[in-house]
Amino acid sequence: MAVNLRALYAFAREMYPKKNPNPIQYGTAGFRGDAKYLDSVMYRMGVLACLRSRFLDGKVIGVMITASHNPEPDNGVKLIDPQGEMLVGSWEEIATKLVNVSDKELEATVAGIIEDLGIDIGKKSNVYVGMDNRYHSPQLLKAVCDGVLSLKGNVKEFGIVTTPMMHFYVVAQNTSKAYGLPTEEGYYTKLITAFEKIRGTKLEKGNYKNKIVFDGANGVGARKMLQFLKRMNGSLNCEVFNKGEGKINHECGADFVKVQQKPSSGLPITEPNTRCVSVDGDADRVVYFFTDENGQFNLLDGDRIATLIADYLMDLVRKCGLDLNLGIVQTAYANGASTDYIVQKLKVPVACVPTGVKHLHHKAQEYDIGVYFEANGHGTIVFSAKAKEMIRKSAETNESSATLLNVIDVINETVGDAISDMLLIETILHSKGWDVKDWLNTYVDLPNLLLKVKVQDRNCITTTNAERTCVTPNGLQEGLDKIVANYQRGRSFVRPSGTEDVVRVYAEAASREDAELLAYEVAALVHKLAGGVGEVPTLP
Ligand code: G16
Repeated sequence: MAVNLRALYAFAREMYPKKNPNPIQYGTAGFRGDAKYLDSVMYRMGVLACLRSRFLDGKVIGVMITASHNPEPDNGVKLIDPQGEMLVGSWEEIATKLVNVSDKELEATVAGIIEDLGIDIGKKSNVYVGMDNRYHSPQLLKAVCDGVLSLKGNVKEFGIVTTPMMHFYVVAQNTSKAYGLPTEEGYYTKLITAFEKIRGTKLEKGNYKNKIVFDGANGVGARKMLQFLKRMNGSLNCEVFNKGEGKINHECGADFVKVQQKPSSGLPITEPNTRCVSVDGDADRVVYFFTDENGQFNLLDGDRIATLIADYLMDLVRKCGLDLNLGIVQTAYANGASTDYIVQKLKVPVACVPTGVKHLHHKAQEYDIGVYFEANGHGTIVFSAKAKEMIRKSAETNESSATLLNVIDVINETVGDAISDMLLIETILHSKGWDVKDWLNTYVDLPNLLLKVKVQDRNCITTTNAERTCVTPNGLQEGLDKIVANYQRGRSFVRPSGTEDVVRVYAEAASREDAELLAYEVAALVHKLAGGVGEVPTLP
């Protein structure tokens, strides 16, 4: 069918001209950068989402406007595929091409995509759009909507939502509501109902106290947590801080706590061992932490969350008497001690994949029950259709299976969901009668450090072996190996970030002092061999 794409160029030229001359790449979780350059990117992603929906016979495609853990001036966009996964890899390339062509080339480029993929432009197209609470998000949301409208697609706006809520709505609609109702109320109801059923009325057990402090990172997670609490009638005693009075992610939130290894500011904690929960700017990541009676800060990160959940689920599956295999998926950032614990104590298969939940999610789908978490707290659990069917049947006669069915409903399986993950962790700690110290005592983390190095072009660093080995620039991996060999239990790797313009350096070793020395030695090597900008990183 002949397609008239004139409106596409007119919108682009008049309202969303491309201002950024530098190439931009679909990264770890979509496009991200300074918000002032993103209007044209958003407009074009509206166009792309509309095309993708038509390509998939009108299935709903989601678009989330957020820069997640990045600082306030940044924004970004994450595209959501029909089953709630991140956009498929082959379309990431199309997305990159589409945002980088000039305004004049736009019409021809879109015509080329339509032809190459055989898209029937006359078909229905449905796009769901939501945004975080950054001040530039509404303007960017409008650009996405105009992109969809320029191709005469249908667009539905959800306003301010967390990223996992958008994933939930997309799947709920595409499964004809089998996953839940594609509304804010539908989302709260599904999670809260399951959570409250499992906990019952006895809210304190053993060392478990029904009291948490929630750090909302001044992002959308704080607002939505308050909405949860309104509907929970005290089943979770939770005080919410960093509700939006400060800058998003500034000295607070999951990324700050994980990277800086210290508590968020803005939390008035007076009692030692208070269970604190930090989420990131769009509430798809979560970490726990506490400060003990000696003033010692303790982090319970994504590795701890994965091991806690896997241990609990294996126990429950055993009680159900079901033959289901469970596996854990991690990335190179996983603490070596957590991997040892999984292999030696939990005796569960563990896989390592490159950074990005898109990679973890797909690997986790190879198991009946796949538990995946990045060390930064981004992750969830996926159950195969076969596993769900077996659990459902067994639940008719087995109480543990009935509990497991409810556990599945607490989990937002589509992607990492900080609040859903937190409800699951609270469920587990409550069921075990554990507090944070019991949880921490399962194993001892190796001291570790994460650094950022500024370089001219971070893409000069390429990696292989799930990012654990550098391929380029020449000599970097050899130099890194020599440095690491000098440290007891030393391990380090470097990789270009896919969300910030930096190279990330990770190091762990037997002592804190050694982990720091190792990280700074490797960072200095990166600076030297990969075109470092500014001062050579040195120990403070
Ligand atoms: C995103 C991804 C995560 C990834 C993180 C950092 O998280 O979804 O999987 O770990 O970026 O990625 P990188 O090291 O490449 O910058 P978020 O929460 O920022 O969307």
